[in-house]
Amino acid sequence: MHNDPRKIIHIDADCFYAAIEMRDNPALRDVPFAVGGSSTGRGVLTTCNYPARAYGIRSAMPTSHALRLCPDLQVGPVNMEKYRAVSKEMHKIFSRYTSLIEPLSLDEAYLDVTDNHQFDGSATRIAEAIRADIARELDITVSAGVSINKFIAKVASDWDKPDGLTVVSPEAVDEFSAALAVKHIPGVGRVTASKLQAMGLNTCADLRQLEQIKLAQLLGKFGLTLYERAHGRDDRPVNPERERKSVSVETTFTTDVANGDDCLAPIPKLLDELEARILRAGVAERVQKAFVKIKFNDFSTTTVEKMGTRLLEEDYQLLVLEGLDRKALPVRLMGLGVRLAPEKKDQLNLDIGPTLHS
Ligand code: TTP
Ligand code: MG
Repeated sequence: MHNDPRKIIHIDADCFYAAIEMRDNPALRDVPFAVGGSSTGRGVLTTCNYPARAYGIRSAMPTSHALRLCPDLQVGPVNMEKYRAVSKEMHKIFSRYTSLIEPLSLDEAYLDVTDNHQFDGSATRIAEAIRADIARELDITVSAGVSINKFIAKVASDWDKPDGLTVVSPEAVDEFSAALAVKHIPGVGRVTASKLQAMGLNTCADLRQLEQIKLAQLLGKFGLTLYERAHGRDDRPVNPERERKSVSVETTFTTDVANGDDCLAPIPKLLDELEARILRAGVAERVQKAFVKIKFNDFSTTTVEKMGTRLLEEDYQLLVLEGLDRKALPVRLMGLGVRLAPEKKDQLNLDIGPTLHS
């Protein structure tokens, strides 16, 4: 009966890079520890363990700042190859339970286990089995959320971190989503959250009082999505074929910015975030083009792109200026991104290797 709710699991590893380093050097387990660049220059942290988080240390924080918060912080270098290998092992474990796996980053994935009949078809017990396999075989912990759609499963996996499992049953979705703070909805950034808060809209229950059209007028197309999420709804299927085609970051301005040089100000910060996100997704080798996205205050959007594998501030400035030229309107949102070349299939390379040499 295809009207039965889906069974979706969202998995997210706990302090992923740091957990792998702690596994390989247990002396780091109980002391504040982070993975990232050195404290000289522009080094930033990719992540840190939970003892370090108690000092207020966070991902993307400059290492020098983190060391001021906690002078005893140990900082180790980034070993991407190692994290990629562990990520592959995690995926092999997922594939014991379903072929419907949609990776979001190295340490995060959605799984659709609707058609899995192991454990009497209990998604909760499947999630427990996956968590146990990963803990036993890879010696790191992951948190999981289980529910009827991607949105609720993702929010749930964050509910009881680290090493947690949160199940939101079909009957509980309505109440769970009603109580959810708007700022916890994926896609709601700082600016959107404070805009909604200023209107007294703090929870999904508050949003439900609004007409869908009102949210669309307020936030454009995202308003329509938000209306669905506020009701605990999300009909996006888990898409295992999806290959990442781009990586981007964006910022919505607190108030619309006049079309002109002021729009260039956020570029350095956005570029730092973009670099971190590319690293996190493990796709640095596939960068092919740079692009910018500009949303004007009439909600129309334009993108400008250019071939190139280097992330240079000057390039992005030129792209932004080109985009701004297209409409003489104030700017509401700006995004920087890269387009990626298609993924090389390892297996294929191995197969054609000998032919090339013969
Ligand atoms: P996250 O899952 O966001 O963070 P985490 O796994 O370290 O911690 P949590 O327990 O809260 O899930 O990101 C996964 C990895 O991606 C993280 O270990 C390091 C990397 N990363 C960056 O390189 N830069 C960043 O800004 C973030 C947020 C993560
Ligand atoms: Mg994580």
